[in-house]
Amino acid sequence: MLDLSKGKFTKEELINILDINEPEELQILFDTAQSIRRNMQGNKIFAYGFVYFTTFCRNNCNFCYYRKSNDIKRYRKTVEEILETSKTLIDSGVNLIDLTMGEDPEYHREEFDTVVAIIKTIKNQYETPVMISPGVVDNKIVDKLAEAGADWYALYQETHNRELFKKLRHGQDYDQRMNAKLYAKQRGMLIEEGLLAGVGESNEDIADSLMTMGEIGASQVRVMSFVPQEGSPMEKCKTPDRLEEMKIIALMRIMYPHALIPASLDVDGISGLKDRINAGANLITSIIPPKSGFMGVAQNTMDVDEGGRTVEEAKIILAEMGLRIASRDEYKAYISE
Ligand code: SAM
Ligand code: MD0
Repeated sequence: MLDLSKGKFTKEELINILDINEPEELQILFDTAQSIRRNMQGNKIFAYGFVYFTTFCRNNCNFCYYRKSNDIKRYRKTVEEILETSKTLIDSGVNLIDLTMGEDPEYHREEFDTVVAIIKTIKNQYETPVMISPGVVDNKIVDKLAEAGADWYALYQETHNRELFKKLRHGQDYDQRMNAKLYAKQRGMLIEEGLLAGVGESNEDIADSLMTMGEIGASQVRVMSFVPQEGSPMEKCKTPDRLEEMKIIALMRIMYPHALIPASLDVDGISGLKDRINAGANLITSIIPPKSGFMGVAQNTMDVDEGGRTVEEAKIILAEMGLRIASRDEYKAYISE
């Protein structure tokens, strides 16, 4: 098999690695990814709290439960609820708060003033890093979010195949989405790029995405397996074999040794944590306090009220693997390297 440790691959090489199905070759892929993670950060794993504070959205993404046309119960949390949940998460040991929203017209109308105030409280009073996942916003809003102190801007293209993008993010503009991210980077924010697995992409598309993530300078990169959503146009589409997601995680780790790569609890809940860490992920995302009334995205309730998506639960699994959750200071040091 190809020498994986070199880290730099041509598109053809990436496609060949994505084609691997032999158990021994797969083991080499995952072992290489794991040893890179261990060399970078020893036994530390990072953890993000997830605060999905409004589920209203003006978009109609075909894969998403919260698409505008889906007739579902929605919420828009108050500032008090958002801060209380953020504080609970921080006290439980997360390293960062990911403030995520649907593209809620209310927040666009008030030009994100409330979001700015929330970011400032989390940054200044709670002394905790912040990621903002607001969807596409214009440059003026990116300026405001950067000035408020947000460390990260997360915005996933889902695919870098423009035709497929059109099908997934129906009615949205590929370049506008990409440019918002690039502008945030220019403004000094760290950026997260991401792709969806199992939405009709080819291995060539995945290879393109893997290369683009590096070209745009993303410091956090993710893949999530598509989860079918009730009431959405893709409701009847199948969720993909998880091996695809694991291979992509491993390749991202090998190509981008320092990158933050999520093991998202939003795909298979807490039972999916171990495999993703073993594939090379170094960060647990979508930690949500039980009974807080806040939801996930791809799995909107799975493991939430049962307490499965907590630092506590994750710690037990990590301990069995000889790993531990990093402290906030260790996280801050890592992102400033
Ligand atoms: N609304 C903002 C946006 O679109 O960028 C921010 C949050 S969006 C809800 C977060 C991400 O969740 C999407 O970009 C997509 O990658 C992922 N996601 C949404 N629905 C999903 C599904 N059915 N299966 C897997 N991942 C999904
Ligand atoms: C996650 N459910 O980390 C979250 C979400 C948005 N920035 C992240 C997709 O899995």
